[in-house]
Amino acid sequence: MTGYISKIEPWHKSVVYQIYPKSFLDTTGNGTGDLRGIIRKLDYLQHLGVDYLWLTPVYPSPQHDNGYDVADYCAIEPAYGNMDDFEELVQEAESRGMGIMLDMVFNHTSTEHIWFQKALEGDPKYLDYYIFRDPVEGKEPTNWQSKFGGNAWEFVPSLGQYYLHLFDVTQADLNWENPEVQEEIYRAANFWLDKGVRGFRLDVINLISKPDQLENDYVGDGRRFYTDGPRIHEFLKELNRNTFGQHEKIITVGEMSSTTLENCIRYSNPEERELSMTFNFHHLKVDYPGGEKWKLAPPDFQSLKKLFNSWQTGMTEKGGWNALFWCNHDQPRVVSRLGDDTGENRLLSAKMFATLIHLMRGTPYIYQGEELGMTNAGFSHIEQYRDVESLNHYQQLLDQGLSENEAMAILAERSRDNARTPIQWDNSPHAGFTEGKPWLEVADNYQEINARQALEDENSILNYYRDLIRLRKEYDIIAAGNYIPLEDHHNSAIFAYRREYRSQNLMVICNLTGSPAKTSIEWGPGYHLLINNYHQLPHNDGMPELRPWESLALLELI
Ligand code: TEU
Repeated sequence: MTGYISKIEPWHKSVVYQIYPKSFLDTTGNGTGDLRGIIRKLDYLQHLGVDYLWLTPVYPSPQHDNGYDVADYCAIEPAYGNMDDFEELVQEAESRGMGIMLDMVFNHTSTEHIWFQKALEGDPKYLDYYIFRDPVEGKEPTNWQSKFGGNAWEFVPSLGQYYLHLFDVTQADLNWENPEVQEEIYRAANFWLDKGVRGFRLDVINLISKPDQLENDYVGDGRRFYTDGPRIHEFLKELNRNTFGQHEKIITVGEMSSTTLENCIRYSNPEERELSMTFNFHHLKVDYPGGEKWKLAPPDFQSLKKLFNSWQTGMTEKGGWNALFWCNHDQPRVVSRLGDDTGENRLLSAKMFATLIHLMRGTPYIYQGEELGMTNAGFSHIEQYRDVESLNHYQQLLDQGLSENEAMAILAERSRDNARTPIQWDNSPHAGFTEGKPWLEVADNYQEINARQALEDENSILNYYRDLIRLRKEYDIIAAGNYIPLEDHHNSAIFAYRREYRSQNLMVICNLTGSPAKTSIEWGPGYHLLINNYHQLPHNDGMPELRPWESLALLELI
C-alpha cells in the first residue's frame, strides 16, 4: 500500500472558502448580504489565498430555511441581486484565480416551487416528482422524524395524501425514482456549468435514494432506510456522467449525513466517477451525549482522535478523499465550541485547530469569519434567533419540561445562528456589514474581532490561515502524503500525526487543552519547523512540553 496521490488534481492543493451570502456584506442597506457585497470583497479573499468560493444557495426562495428551500433552480434570489451580478461575480473571481462553487439542493424543493404547486393542483406528472403516500390507518404513512423536529409527513387535505419532508414542512423531498426528475436535475446543473461555475456542493446528497417500500422504524427516526440509500451510487454516477463529468476540472463535494467510511470511499474514489470528495459529520458529534444534539456535554477528545485517525487512514488506504472542516453555516464556531474564545487563548486555540485540520489529507474548507476567529453569537433572548431548526427545537425543549433558561443555554451552544451572524469587517456600527438593520444581530465583540484589525496585526488568526494555505501549495507532502496516526500513550491531551510522502516526513503535534502538556513524541535534529502558533519551538530536551493550545508542524529534511 502506498496510498500516495499519484496525480495531483487541482483540489488536492486547493482551499475552499464558504460564503453565506445573507451574512457576508450588504451593499443596499436592506440588512441582507448580496452578490455585489461578495464582488466587493474579492480582493480580501484573493489576499487570503483561497481557490474556490462556495456560495450557499442564492436561488429564489421563500427563505424558510435561508435558501435551502429552493423555489427555482435556475435564477437568482432578487434580495441577492440578479443574473448580471452573478455573471460578473464569476468573471471577477476568475480574474483573481478563484472559481465559484454553487450549492445544489437536490434532495428537496421549496413547496413554493412550481413543480410542487402543480402537484398540489393534482397534476399527475408533478405528483410523481415528489413522494406522496396514502394515509395508513388514518395516520402518517410511517413514523419517520423530520430532521427539524416532528413527523416527516405532512397531510394535504385536498389530495387526501401525505408528502415526505425530511427537513422543514416547506421542503418537500423529490422522487429520484422518476427519470423525469433526474432529467430536471441535470438541466439545472448544466445551466450553471454553462455559466462558468467550477464546482458544486451537493446538499444532503446521500439522502436522495429512498427504498421502494417505506416502513416504520422501531429503533430510530427512519434515517437507516434512506441514508446512503439503495440506488445512491447509481444516481451519483448518472449525475456525474450527465453533468459535471463532461467538463474538465470541476470540483464536487457531497454533504453526507450520518454516512459511513465505506460509502464515502466509494463516493470519492476517482475510479468510481461519482464525486471529488465528501463531508461527513462524525467528528462534530463528539459533544453530543448519546448522539443527541439538543443536550450539552463537553467534547470527548479521545473519540475525536479515533474518528479522525480511522477516517484519515481509511481514506488513504482505499483512495478516497475527505473535505476537511470544523465550521459551516450549520455548526457553532470552533473556537467557542472546542477551544477557548477568551483573550489570548482565542488566538492560540483558533490557530491550533486550524493547523490540526489544514495539514491533514483532504481539501480544507474555511467558513466565513473562521479566519478571523469569530465566536458564537452570544444571544440571550429567543427573539434574537432566526433559524427554523433552533426555533422548532426550542419549543420542543420547553414541551419536554425544560425551563426557558435551560433551553436558551442549549441554543447558545448549539444553534446554527452561532455561525450565521454577519461578518465582522470593522469596528463601525453593525461591524461594517450593513448600513441598515442586519437580518440577524452582529455578535457584540466586533470592536475587537474584525477583519480590519486582523489585516493590520501580523500575529492575527487571518495571517496564520494565509500561511497554512501557502504551505499546502508549497509542499506536495501536504496534498499528496499518507496519513499515519502518532500515539502519545503518555498524554491524552496530545493529538499528533505524521504525513509521509516519497520518504519525506511531516509531523503535526497539537495540545488540545489550555494547560501545558508534555509529550512522548519526539523529533530529531533532522526536523525543521514549518509553522507554530507560538514564536519559537518548545524546549526539546528529554520530553518536550507543549504550551497551552500549542500546535507545531515539523518537516524532516532529506
Ligand atoms: O444540512 C443537513 C443536515 O442534516 C444538518 O447539517 C442540519 O442542518 C443540522 O445540523 C441538523 O442538526 C443541509 C444544509 O447544510 C442545511 O443548512 C439545510 O438546512 C439542510 O441541509 C436542508 O437543506
